[in-house]
Amino acid sequence: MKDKKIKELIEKELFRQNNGIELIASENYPSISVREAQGSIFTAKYAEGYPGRRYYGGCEIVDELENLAIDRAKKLFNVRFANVQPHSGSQANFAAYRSILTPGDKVLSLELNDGGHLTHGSPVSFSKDTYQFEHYPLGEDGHLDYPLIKKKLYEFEPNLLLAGYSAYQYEIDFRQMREIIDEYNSSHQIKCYFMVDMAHIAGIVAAKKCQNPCDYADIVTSTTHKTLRGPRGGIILTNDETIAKRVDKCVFPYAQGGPLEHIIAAKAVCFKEDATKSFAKYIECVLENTKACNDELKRRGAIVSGSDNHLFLLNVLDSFGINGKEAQNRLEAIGVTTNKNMIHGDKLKPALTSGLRIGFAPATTRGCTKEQAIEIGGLIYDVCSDQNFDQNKEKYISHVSDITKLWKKIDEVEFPLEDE
Ligand code: DSN
Repeated sequence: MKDKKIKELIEKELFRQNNGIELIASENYPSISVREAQGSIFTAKYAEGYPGRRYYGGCEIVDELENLAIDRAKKLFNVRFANVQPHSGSQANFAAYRSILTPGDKVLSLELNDGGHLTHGSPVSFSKDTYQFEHYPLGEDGHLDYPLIKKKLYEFEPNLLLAGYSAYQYEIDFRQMREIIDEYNSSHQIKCYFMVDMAHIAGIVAAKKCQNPCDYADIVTSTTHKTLRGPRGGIILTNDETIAKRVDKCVFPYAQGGPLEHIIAAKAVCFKEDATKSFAKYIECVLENTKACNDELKRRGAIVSGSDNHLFLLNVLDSFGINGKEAQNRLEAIGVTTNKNMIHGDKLKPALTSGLRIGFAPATTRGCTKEQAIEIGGLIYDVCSDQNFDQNKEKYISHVSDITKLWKKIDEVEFPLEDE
């Protein structure tokens, strides 16, 4: 690396990552192989179009690469069609909506404060500008309320029902949603599509530890860098050939220009890693660690959501009398990274929030054990409840260091590919 300034920033970030406990539920550490593919010479190639029908010459090898990524994605998620070109989850959602909707159409999605995503109808996103959104709230117990979703569906008569969330910690019954939509469609002339944004749980789906939304939804989007542990990017999946053709047109040329073939190479590596038994074991450990941390906080008296997946929500306001921003700042000051998050029924603004979102996908990649997840739960409790936090800060910093010293360094993250 000749650029000294950038080299210095990379080294600083590597130090931060190596010496911190990363609990942001949407992050993860890709393997060295994924990073090598991402940093490869495929970055130099323009390949607008799709394999076999490009706008540029010299695409024989990227065609082979992109076809391999597509085949691996299809196999991993047991689905007929995959588009691996979206640059991000937001762009995947942009193209997916447009492939089944016309601007002005109606979309029913989860309340954003209950765990929805910006692209699921936030006024600051293209989604709300382009489509009419109505939202279903969670039930009083903080779980999806399927009869309420059904009621809203019949009242609002949307063109699309959207599921899949950014901060929802319980299992999602995609099968039940499909049944609700099928029943609705049998009595309505204008069909309602079913879309799932599985970005958060894609790794859990790949490991077959929850229902596969591809079995039930008309169209499924995902990022590749969360529980899936790949490069930053997006994908779109479907079993419907007509939708697949529309998706291809809506990704390129409607939403994007040239595909990032180096990222597609890294996606292909991650899809192969994710099909292994060791990845399924990893996901089991993520689920176990998340639950163990949640349960330790609960055992000590904090108010937590419980969890069926890789994340849970901690109500810091009612547990400790501090808001999410203060809790996030305290933890950040000792090297534990989380994010403040709205909780169901939150009275505080998104800039403050009453909660913290905590996930164990990245820490587990580095080798976090169940015992350490319990220890981290205790540490979070102590930090958030400490009346003399500033005086005790050094003690917490050294506790974090004791834990991270036992883990793999970021540059040591590599996974076996079992069929080689
Ligand atoms: N999906 C967001 C998150 O969960 O952090 C990022 O877009």
